[in-house]
Amino acid sequence: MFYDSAKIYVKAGDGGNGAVSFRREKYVPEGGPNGGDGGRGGDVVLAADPGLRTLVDFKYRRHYKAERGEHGQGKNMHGRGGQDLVLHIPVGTIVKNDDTGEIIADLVEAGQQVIVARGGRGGRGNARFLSNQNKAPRLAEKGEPGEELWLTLELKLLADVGLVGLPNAGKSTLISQISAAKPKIADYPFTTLTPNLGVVKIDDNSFVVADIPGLIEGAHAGAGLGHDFLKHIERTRVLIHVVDVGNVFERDPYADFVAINKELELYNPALAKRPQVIAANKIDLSGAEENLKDFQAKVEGYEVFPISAVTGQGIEPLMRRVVQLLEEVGEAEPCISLEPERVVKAEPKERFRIDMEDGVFILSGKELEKHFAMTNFENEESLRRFQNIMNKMGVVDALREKGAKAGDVVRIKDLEFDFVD
Ligand SMILES: Nc1nc2c(ncn2[C@@H]2O[C@H](COP(=O)(O)OP(=O)(O)OP(=O)(O)O)[C@@H](O)[C@H]2O)c(=O)[nH]1
Ligand SMILES: [Mg+2]
Repeated sequence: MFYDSAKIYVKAGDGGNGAVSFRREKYVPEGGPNGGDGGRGGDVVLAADPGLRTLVDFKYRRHYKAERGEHGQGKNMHGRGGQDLVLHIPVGTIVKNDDTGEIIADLVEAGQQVIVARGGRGGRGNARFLSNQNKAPRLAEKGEPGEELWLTLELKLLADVGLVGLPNAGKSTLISQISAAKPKIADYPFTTLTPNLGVVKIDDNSFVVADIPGLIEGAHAGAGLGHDFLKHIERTRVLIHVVDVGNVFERDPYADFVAINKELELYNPALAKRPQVIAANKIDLSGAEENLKDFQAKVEGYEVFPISAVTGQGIEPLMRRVVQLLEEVGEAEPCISLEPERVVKAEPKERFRIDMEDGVFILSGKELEKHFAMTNFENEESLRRFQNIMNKMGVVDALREKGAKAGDVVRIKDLEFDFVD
């Protein structure tokens, strides 16, 4: 099967905890603090791999975690950083935050990488809290939790040229004639069930062609197989519209041609504007000459190349014209508006928020929760430091503003405490 979408959960490594430790030396009764820092957690990275064609690997395994950082130790030993986790995905994969729908990256070049979840920083050991006021700090930070989120991966093939047309028009026969691709070809509609890519070499040029399943009326809305595959020609630069003028089924090739273009337009107006040439196929069949004349009389504004995908007749001039068009069009205009340079967009940081529930003040928010996660609440000094941080962030003032009085219950995550004014 061909998998072109997936949903996965990624979690970067947590930072290691900082250590609380003191020097012990002979004849030195009170050594200074020497607890080392925790190591950084590993990132989760996606890398575009030209050797991959589908997202099938992500069908069966959906959870991915990078390594955590090691904890710090005494004697100022810092913990080792966690290994990054690199996931290989096919070139052409668009990565979205599943929660917000926001596009995080569009990996269009082989080797391109993006960090999708950042590892947490290591907690600082007690050596870092040494100060004139505190010569023997007994506090250390816990490691920062690594980022975690659900991603949707969507593969949109990258090809220069797309083959479109009704089922059975001869698209797969054509790609097998012009490239090394070996798709299934048969005398019935919907032979092709998944896209095929082929590399065409002509003169000193080469380009990539995509053959997709045949389109029928209503494809843009999901009829036939079309809808699922139209996205794979969204990123092409030129279309070859294959029309069956052998007319085995006694249809009106011109009406079909118009109907398919309508489908392209309905799916994505940009597709209808793409330079398009017509391959009037199966001219080796008897009666094709006449159908061709008919067709040519009706069609306006398109170049028509009579060909036989089976015998190879007429294919060279068609390919040369496609090369010219590709040169005229120039570099692909991306369908989605995104800088090719992938940037991980930082979410606007919410420092904290206060909600009320049954008379309890509930604190949440990215930054506050981070400090919370890095605090060891069994330690008096750490606790005091956390209170200080809350003060500095303005949490205490905000609570007071919301009407909190001494003795009211305040909750963060699973910790409850009394408000002290
Ligand atoms: N005589 C003749 N038959 C052709 C020609 N091109 C394709 N055919 C035949 O037409 C039938 C359909 O060809 P395919 O290449 O599978 O058509 P397709 O457009 O890929 O069809 P779907 O994958 O179903 O969309 C096959 O039996 C081919 O042998 C041609 O130039 N001449
Ligand atoms: Mg086919």
